[in-house]
Amino acid sequence: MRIVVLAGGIGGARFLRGLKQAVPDADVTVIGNTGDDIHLFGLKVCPDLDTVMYTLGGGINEEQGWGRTDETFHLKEELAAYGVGPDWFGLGDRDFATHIVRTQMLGAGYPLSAVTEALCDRWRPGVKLIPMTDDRVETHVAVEVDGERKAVHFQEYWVRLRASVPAEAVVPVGAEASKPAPGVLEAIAAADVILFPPSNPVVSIGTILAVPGIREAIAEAGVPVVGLSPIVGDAPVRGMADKVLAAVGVESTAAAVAEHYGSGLLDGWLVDTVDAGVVERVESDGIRCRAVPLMMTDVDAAARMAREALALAEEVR
Ligand code: GDP
Ligand code: FO1
Ligand code: CA
Repeated sequence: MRIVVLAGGIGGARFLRGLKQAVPDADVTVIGNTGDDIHLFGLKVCPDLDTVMYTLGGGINEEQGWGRTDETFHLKEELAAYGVGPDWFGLGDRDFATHIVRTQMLGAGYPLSAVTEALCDRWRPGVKLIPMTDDRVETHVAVEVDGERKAVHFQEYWVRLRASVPAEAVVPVGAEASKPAPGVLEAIAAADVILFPPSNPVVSIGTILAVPGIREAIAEAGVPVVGLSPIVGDAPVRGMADKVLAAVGVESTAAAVAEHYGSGLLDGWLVDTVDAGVVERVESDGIRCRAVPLMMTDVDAAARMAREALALAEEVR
């Protein structure tokens, strides 16, 4: 079975780990969000690609959900002694190596998709991980700080400001002019099923869908498209997805997120059992909906979610 998954960072990665356990023989292509990417310390940082690669490759810091396990921060401390920051972004020593390899390869002219493949040669994530695009796309967030309206990079909004100021708009800068990376449209066209894991609907999956051609290819693939809600009981399970949902005028409910994707894109939607009350509303929008446990407390729980998503795909096929 050929499965295509659109993924952000933690939510996408943890779901993928379950999917791999549930269907070990499946041919899984992951289209990764690169809107979070940023240049820091002179290096190209790709948080969502790395989170997927490290999580599936066994190198992730489990508690944090991002960055390397068994990490130290000597390099960052030495840079700080020279007054070199930013001090708000924690890149560890082990993680630095990944970034040096990536930045060197990009500097030598390799596209991000080729660099990602090279990094995955080491981590062997067991899926084909492709960035959504090889072009530069950066999510920026319009905020008001001290009465002044300005746009900040998504990482500055998320990590430095901790989403503590209201987001007025979320813009994937560069998306309109970007092209899907090699293999993205081919994987979608060849897929038997397309899954939206419980990733952020705005800054993870929304950004991937903003690359011209990807949304259209999914809508026209003619195979089941099934999503899992990242919102459980009217709040994100983790992180600050409610802040960016508000910026695009979407309520933080499992039903509102399904409606945001819409029946033009989604055939099936899984909500958590605590949200069973919205099943009828989602189905009245033309999206088949089931309520099942959606908390990824461990890999087995994520695997059960993956099986439910694939079962729903068969129902709507
Ligand atoms: P990020 O890029 O690291 O923010 O990760 P993603 O975009 O892939 O996923 C973020 C979303 O995952 C958040 O909105 C969370 O609500 C959601 N999430 C995290 N853990 C769980 C879980 O156990 N169950 C569900 N349903 N959603 C989760
Ligand atoms: N998130 C933080 O909250 N603080 C950090 O210092 C931080 C460092 C970091 C380094 C590498 C990396 O791949 C991810 C990192 N993240 C950090 C996570 C991350 O930038 C955000 O959570 C995501 O971009 C949102 O998906
Ligand atoms: Ca992300």
